[in-house]
Amino acid sequence: MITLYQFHWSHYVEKVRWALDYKGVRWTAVEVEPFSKREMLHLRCELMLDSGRKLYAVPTIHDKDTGTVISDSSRILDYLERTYPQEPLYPQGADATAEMKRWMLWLDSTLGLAARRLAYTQITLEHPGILATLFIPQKVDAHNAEAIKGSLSGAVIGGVLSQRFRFTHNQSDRVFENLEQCLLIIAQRLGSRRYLVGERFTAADLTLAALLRPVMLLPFFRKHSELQELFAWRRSLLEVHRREARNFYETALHEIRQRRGWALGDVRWLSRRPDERKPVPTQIPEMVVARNDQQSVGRWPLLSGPAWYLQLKATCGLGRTAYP
Ligand SMILES: N[C@@H](CCC(=O)N[C@@H](CS)C(=O)NCC(=O)O)C(=O)O
Repeated sequence: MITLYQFHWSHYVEKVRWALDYKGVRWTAVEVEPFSKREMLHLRCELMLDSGRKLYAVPTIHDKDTGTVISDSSRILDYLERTYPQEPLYPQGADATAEMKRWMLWLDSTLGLAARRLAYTQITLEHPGILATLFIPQKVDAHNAEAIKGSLSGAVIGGVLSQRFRFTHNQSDRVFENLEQCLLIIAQRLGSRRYLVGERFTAADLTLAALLRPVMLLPFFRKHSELQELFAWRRSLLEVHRREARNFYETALHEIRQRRGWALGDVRWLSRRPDERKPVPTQIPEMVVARNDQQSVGRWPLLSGPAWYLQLKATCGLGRTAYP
């Protein structure tokens, strides 16, 4: 029996849940309190960030049968493959396996990070109350007077997240451009084949389909003419594997956008660009470990949250477009 420590909405967590279900391993989830992480402090399983700092992170698993505790989704999938080889998620042969691992680490380090950063930005700017529901679930009911409190605490949480993930630098860090490039590389790869590596479904496909979820919140990508086949590929995988088509934050934001009739879909600096996109590379780089760009935000972030939130609103560079 495996215990999975999770934030239920995390796309890296969904990657592990999907692998556990695919292999038919028995598991149970522990929902971790995002600020204190008190449910997992006894585990001693910190993840190294790009900054060199260590952090308790989800997904983390504790396999009670072997006593193993591991963090990081790709390392967890590697452990599951070695310990529970049925149903296999790795291809046959050392070369194909190495290629598949390269795709997984690259997806974790590019798509996974950029999609998370831009989706949190979008929620913070469009309806921060959703963040309160995710980060302090017992406090907020969107349908009563608590909703206003939810929006206020959501704005504070959004401000803190904007520092943690550098939302105010989205333009200068070229996050939209880099994510677009990454999605075009993938779309190109899947243009001529059914799976990322080899002839059957592997952990690389599972990683891609799971990590694409936050992209679905971003109108700029959702309506991108060169990405529709990639999104259809993902939808059909979710259906075949009976994974959730839409999760809580997608449904919540969709309903709010429908009611208002708009979404922040205009990325102003991109809609003004001359069409001078770089050619799409055919190769992805070699990686040894997954990157993780989370930043440390100091000891009293909640006090500065509202100021960070207002700064983001003033500088985001996103404009309204009709929805749907
Ligand atoms: N590369 C890691 C990324 C894990 C990660 O960044 N997890 C986030 C949630 S999506 C986390 O737990 N962050 C800790 C925090 O926000 O304090 C993986 O693939 O598991």
